[in-house]
Amino acid sequence: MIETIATTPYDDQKPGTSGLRKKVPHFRQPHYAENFIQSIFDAAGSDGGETLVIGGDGRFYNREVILIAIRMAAGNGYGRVIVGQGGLLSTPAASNLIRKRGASGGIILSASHNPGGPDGDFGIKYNIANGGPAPEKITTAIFEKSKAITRYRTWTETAPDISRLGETKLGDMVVEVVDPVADYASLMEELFDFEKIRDLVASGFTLRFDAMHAVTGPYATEILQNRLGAPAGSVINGTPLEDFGGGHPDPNAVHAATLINQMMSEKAPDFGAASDGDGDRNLVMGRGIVVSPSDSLAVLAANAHLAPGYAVGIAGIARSMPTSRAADRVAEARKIGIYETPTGWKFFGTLLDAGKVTICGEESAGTGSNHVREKDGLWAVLLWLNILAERRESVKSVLESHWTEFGRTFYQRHDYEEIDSEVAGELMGSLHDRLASMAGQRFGTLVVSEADDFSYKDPVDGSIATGQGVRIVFSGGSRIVYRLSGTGTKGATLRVYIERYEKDPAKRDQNPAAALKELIDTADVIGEIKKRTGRTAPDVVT
Ligand code: G16
Repeated sequence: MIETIATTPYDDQKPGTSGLRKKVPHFRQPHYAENFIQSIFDAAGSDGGETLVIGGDGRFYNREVILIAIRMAAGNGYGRVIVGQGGLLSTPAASNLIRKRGASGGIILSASHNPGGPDGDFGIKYNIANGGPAPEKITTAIFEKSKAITRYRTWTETAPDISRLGETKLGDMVVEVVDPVADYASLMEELFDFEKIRDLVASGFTLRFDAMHAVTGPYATEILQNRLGAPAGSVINGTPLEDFGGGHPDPNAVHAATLINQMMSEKAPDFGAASDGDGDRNLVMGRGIVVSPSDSLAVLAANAHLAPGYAVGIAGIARSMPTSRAADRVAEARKIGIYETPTGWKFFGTLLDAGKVTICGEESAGTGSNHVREKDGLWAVLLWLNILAERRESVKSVLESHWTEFGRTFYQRHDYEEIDSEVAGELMGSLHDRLASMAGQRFGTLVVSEADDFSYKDPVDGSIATGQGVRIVFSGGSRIVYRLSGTGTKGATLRVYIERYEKDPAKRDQNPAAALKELIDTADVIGEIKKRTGRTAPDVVT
């Protein structure tokens, strides 16, 4: 029976870059998750009988909220929910299921790369019928609903067992529990030449994939070990754990340091990779080399035609504004479209749907294509493997020949985490105040040619996003970008993105810190970071 429960609003349910993310104790406040889920249903609207996909990255509190969401879906008139067994679905696998099964949307429970556990982070996001994150007009509507909510609807009986595959019913609604891996793995077999990759692996090519005790463990084990023949042990930390084994499932230089160190050693495998909490991010490495996400996007775009799924070539590339412009040089050379969007995968959806772009990527370790509407960690790994299987070269040699052909874009992102929100706001405010007078100013050898606050008009639906980050461009094209993260759960995270293009092959082998030294120093001068935050160094450099 439908049950209507009275509730009162919370005022802090505004979705960020990727859904609502808060600490677990915050989410456990009475009706907190229920309010947000009802607000999603109210904003999404329903004619009754729709299909909804539900899954998550397996973090602490995942199962409880999945059971809540199933009952609320029944209470709100959904006809069917498709749930990953045990409540697990990687974000790209959920996107695939939404598209494949014609669902009206999906609820994905994840705080991505943020840590989990009773005091860790939790998150809920809503994806729409194209499989992609809800665009801003829907997330705004969700927030508006959450501020005025007075009741939520659920179902009196408890939800069925989600650890067993198959169909059961809750009232009139079908609850279908599916294997989280099967459909996704079939999609990967359609896109990539598994036989070629199997041959590569059989020829002695070695790989290591760190699933970081997060959701990609079962996916990577099935695809890399069972289907592609990598020996057992190639996938490490492959069992999803509620607290990610105490780790931080973020494939960056700090949290994936163990694998990175292994890749730099003499006994390193040929290929190394890692993914994050919900499986949409990726880190790719070769023996002795880490591929920066911006370079990875450029290399994948330049070589995608080597994989069967992209043999006809790609229509265009989209990258988020702070992502380096390495991909732009590929687009220019190949005479295909290049789009610069605000940070957040949700901004790629319209471009992908309209067929303007095939491949998208972000500096935040995200790459993906039109096969789903989310970034996809394992997809990036498989495309790399397919390229290596075709070219029979090392990761290092593929990257170096890319730099020889297109030039190298040196790039770093500096993160200052958990700074006081007010201080962060003032720092950005001061940058805004100085933008108009910035052009022409000299800092050492650098002269500012343009300075603005990035705004974006979607070329497909005309929607406008403003205030997306401060860009300082210098003559010659070097660039510093400042923005505040929209995914943190404590204080503010200031991200500073620094890049410089080097065309001369003789100068391309420097280390990025050295190549960017003057820009890094200038970023502090212009941003007044030390002065305002007291921080003398970033917490994470990627
Ligand atoms: C999310 C978004 C990405 C974004 C990233 C970082 O990734 O989906 O589009 O680039 O956050 O955002 P911010 O710089 O605002 O923290 P994920 O993997 O956390 O879902």
